[in-house]
Amino acid sequence: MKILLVRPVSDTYIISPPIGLGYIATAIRETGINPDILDCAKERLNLHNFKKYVEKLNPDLVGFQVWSCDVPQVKKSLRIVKAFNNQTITIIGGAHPSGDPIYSLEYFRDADFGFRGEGEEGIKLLVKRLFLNNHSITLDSIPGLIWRENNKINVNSLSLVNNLDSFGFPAWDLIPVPARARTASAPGQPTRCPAPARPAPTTPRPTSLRAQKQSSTFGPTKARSGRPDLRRKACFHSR
Ligand code: B12
Repeated sequence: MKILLVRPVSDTYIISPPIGLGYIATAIRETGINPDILDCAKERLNLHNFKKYVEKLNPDLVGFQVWSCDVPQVKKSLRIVKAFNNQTITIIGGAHPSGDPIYSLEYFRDADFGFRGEGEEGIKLLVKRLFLNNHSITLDSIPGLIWRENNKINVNSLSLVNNLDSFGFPAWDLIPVPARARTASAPGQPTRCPAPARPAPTTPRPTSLRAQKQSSTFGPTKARSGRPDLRRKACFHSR
């Protein structure tokens, strides 16, 4: 069973670990299936390279992290996946479908399913249903699932998980940080961030349950590297 989670092709200069996909990978591992993560932005893949990657792997499921800035590339990438193998299951998740679930599944015709909100609980159930023959799991019972039924798009309600630590840590082995840090900051790299570094806030102000969890999320990385936690400050740019 081959499951590929994709940060899409993008012309962004920002290279950072797609921790949302890291969490989704951890959740999928709990089903006994080992997914892979392809970070097209970090690998500097264009659509042609992405196509070659997909044709070589021939995955059973491809899940895309979709932010609004990446919508056109995701649309083309989904077409690439389906044109190569129409049986491959395609899923979209992330900020864009979370904000506009119905229109997202209308627009991304090549996506079989979408997720809104946090996807850990839902993806586990969907994978069990699709690949582990667990048909007692009905589509309408999967939290956050966006799905089609008789030309209608359904959006399931979210489940609120009180103990976010039950999700475990992101699959850091699939999104190694040191390589990214080098890519993002080495002089002469095309991906070098033009903005000067700012000090990390000493007291992060959590804006959500998920933000509160960031401190525990990043703990082991900080301990391993012995360096200040660069990613924590990145989490507060939206205020
Ligand atoms: C940290 C952060 C960053 C960081 C790091 C991003 C990264 N690589 O992960 C940095 C500083 C680099 C960044 C940059 C930008 N960001 Co920003 N960022 C955030 C922030 C604060 C948190 C994201 C996060 O890590 N969440 C925690 C993880 C665990 O959640 P997650 O990634 O959403 O993933 C979960 C679900 O979405 C879902 N999911 C996600 N993908 C998938 C895929 C599948 C298959 C499934 C099943 C589920 C699934 O399951 C995951 C686990 O629960 C959000 C705001 C927010 N509160 O979400 C904005 C946010 C995502 N950013 C946003 C924007 C606009 C940007 C920029 C475009 C800003 C700019 N003008 O440059 C750039 C884009 C950079 C790029 N092209 O990569 C917007 C996106 C809006 C949109 N509609 O797409 C947000 C929502 C902020 C906002 N409210 O405007 N960002």
